Amino acid sequence: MAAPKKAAASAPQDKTNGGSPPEFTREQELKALRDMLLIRRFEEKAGQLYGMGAIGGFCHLYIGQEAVVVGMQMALKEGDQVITGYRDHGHMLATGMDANGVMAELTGRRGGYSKGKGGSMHMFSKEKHFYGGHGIVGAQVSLGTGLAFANNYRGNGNVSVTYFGDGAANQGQVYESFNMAELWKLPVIYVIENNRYAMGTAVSRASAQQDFSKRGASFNIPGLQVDGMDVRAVKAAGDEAAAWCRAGKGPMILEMQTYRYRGHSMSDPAKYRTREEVEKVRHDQDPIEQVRNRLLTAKVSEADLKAIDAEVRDIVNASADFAQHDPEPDAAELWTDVYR
Ligand SMILES: Cc1ncc(C[n+]2csc(CCOP(=O)(O)OP(=O)(O)O)c2C)c(N)n1
Ligand SMILES: [Mg+2]
Repeated sequence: MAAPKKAAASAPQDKTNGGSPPEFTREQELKALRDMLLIRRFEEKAGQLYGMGAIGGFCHLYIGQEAVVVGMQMALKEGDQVITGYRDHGHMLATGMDANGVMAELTGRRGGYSKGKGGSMHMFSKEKHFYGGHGIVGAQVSLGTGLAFANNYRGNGNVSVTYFGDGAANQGQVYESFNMAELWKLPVIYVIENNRYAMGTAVSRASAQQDFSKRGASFNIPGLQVDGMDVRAVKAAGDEAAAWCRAGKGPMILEMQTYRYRGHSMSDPAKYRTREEVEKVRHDQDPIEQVRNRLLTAKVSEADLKAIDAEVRDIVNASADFAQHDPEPDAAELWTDVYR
C-alpha cells in the first residue's frame, strides 16, 4: 500500500508556538498595552451600563481575550478586512472604530454605528473595513471567505481576517468555506478564538478534535496553535499567516488559545466553571498584566503607564456620557435601512 501523502508539505501544519515569541519594541509594547486597555475598560463600562439598564438585548463581553484582536491588528495593513461574530466590541475598537459610536449603538442612540437600530451584535464600518457583527453562530465564516474571494478577484492584495469561536468551529458551513478557500487559494486568515467554552459547554464536551489548528487538515489548510494571551505570539502568528495569504498560498488557520473572564453574555451566571479556574487564568496569564510587567521590568515609569490609563479612561467615560445623552433615533427611522 502506498504511504499516505503528507498534507501540504511546505505548510506549517502542526507547528506550535513553542518557546518565547519575538520581543516587541518599546513602542509596540506601549501600543499593545494602550489598545488592550481601551478594550478592557470599554467592556467594563459596557457591563456597568448594562447593569444599570442603559443597554438592552444581548451583550457579550470580550474581557480576557484582548490580546487576540490587538495582536492580529498589528499584523495587518490598511485595506485588510475583519469580520466576526457577536462578541465583537473588541474587534471594532481594534480596527480603530470610534468608542462613542460603538457605545451609543449599545444604548440604542442616534450616534451609534447602526443609528441605534442594530445593537451589540450588528455594527459595521466600511471606512475601517469592519464587516460585522453577526448573531448567527458561524455565519461570518462563509461571508469572510466571500470577502477573500472578492479580494482575489480584484487582485488588491488584501487579506480577510475571519474570526470565530471554538463552538462555531463545529458548524457545517465552516467546512464548505474551508474547501472553497483552499481550492481557490483565497487570502483568508481563519482565526479560531478558542476560549474553552461555547455558552456553557466546555470544548472537551463538544469537540471530537480539540486541536483546532488541525481543523483544516483534510483540505490541506495549514494551521498554527497560538498562545492567545500573549500579544507578541499573536502578532508573530498573524505576520506569518498574512505573508502566507499575500503570497497567494491560500488560507491559513490560527487557533488562538484564550479565555473569557465573564459569562457568555450578561445573563450568564457561569455555573459551568469554578471561580478558581477564572482566577487562575487572570492571575497567571492576563494579557494586559503581561505587557505591563514587561514594561516595568524595562524601566518604563509608573507615571507613563498611569498616563495611558488616564487617556483610556477619558475616552471610555466620554463614550458612556455620549451614549447616555445622545437622542434615540426618530420613529421614522423604523422605515429606513430595511428591505421591504
Ligand atoms: C446557528 C446558531 N446556533 C446557535 C446559536 C446560539 N448560540 C449563541 S452563541 C453560541 C455559542 C458559540 O460559542 P463559540 O463559537 O465558542 O463563541 P464564544 O461565545 O465562546 O465567543 C450559541 C450556541 C446561534 N446564535 N446561532
Ligand atoms: Mg468559545
